Amino acid sequence: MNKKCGYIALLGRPNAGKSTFLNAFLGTKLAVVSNKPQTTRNKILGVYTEGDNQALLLDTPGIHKSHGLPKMNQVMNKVAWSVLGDADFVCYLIDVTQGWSEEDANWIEGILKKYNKKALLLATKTDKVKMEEVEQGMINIAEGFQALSEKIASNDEIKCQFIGDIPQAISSKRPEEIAKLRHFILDQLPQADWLYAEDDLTDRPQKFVCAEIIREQIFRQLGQELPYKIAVIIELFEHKKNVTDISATIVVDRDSHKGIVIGKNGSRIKSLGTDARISLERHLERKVFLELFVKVKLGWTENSNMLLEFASLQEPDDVK
Ligand SMILES: Nc1nc2c(ncn2[C@@H]2O[C@H](COP(=O)(O)OP(=O)(O)OP(=O)(O)O)[C@@H](O)[C@H]2O)c(=O)[nH]1
Ligand SMILES: [Mg+2]
Repeated sequence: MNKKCGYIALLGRPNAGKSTFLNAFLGTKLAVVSNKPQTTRNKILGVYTEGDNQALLLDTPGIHKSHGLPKMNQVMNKVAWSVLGDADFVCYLIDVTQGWSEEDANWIEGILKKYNKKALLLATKTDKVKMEEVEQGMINIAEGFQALSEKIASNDEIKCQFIGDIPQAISSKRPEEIAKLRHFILDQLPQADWLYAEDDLTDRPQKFVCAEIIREQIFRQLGQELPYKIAVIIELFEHKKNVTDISATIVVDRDSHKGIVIGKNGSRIKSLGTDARISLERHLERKVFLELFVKVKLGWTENSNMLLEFASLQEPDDVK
C-alpha cells in the first residue's frame, strides 16, 4: 500500500494567517478570513488529495487569553488544543510582522511538552513587509524559540521535535512557495488509507460553510466589538433549478445590537446581504437568493446549549 493520509493541525495566535494558509494549501477558499483576530471559531477540516497523498488540514481558532472573556472564547481555545490529539503533524504559525510573543512561548511550551510527533514553525505574511523587516522578524522568532527550548530542556522532557528548530518563511500570497511547502508537508504524512473521497473538500455540511461566509461579511463590515457577539444560523437552504434559496438569521446578544446590524433604514443589513450573496454565489457557483433576519438571544456566548446550536461549538472533554 503506497497511500498516505494524516491530520495536519494549524495552530497559532489569532490573526497569524492560519485560515489564509489553509485556503492557499487547498487552492480554494474554504475557511473565512478577516483582518480581525478570532475570526475562526471552530475547527475546520480541509481535505487535500494529490497522487497517493491525502492531507487532512485542521484550521483552528487562534489560541488567545480567554480569562474574563465569554465561555465561547474558552471553548474556542479548548477546541484548538483538542486537535493536537488527532494530529500527525503540527504547523505553528507566527505573523513575521508581529514576531515572537509571550503568548507564542506559552502555546509552544504546551506543544513541546504534550505533543510527541513532529512540528514545523512557520513565519507568515513575508510578502507584507520589506526583506529587512522579514529577516528581523525571523531572527526574533528563532531567538524566542531557542530561549524557550533551552528553558524547557533543563527541567522538562521535550516530547515534540520542531523540524529545523528555526521558522520557515512563507507567504500565502505566493503560490510557488505554498506549492513547495505543500510537498514538504505531504512527505511527512504517515502511510495509511485515505479517510475521505478523492473529491471531498471538507466534512462540514454546505450549510455550515455558507453560514461562515455570511459571518465573514459581518466580521468585515461591522465595527470592532460587535462581530464577536454574533452568530449566523441557516434556516432554509434549498437548491432550485436556477437558484439556491438561502434564509439566514443573524443572532445578536442584546437588543441594542439588533439596530446596529439593521442600520439606518435597513442600510447595513442590505449591504451585508449584497456582499454575502456575491460571496455565496462565488462559493456555490450558482445564483443565490438570500434573505437575512436578525434575532436577539441574550447571553448566547455564555451558554453551552446556545453555543452548540448557533455556532456548532461543543466543549471537547478530552483536551490533554
Ligand atoms: N499580505 C499577507 N496577508 C496575509 C497573509 N496571511 C494572512 N494574511 C492576512 O492576515 C489577516 C488574518 O488572516 P487569517 O487567515 O484570518 O488569520 P487566522 O490565523 O486564521 O486568524 P483567526 O481565525 O482569527 O485565528 C487577514 O487580513 C489576511 O488577509 C499573507 O501571507 N500575506
Ligand atoms: Mg482563522
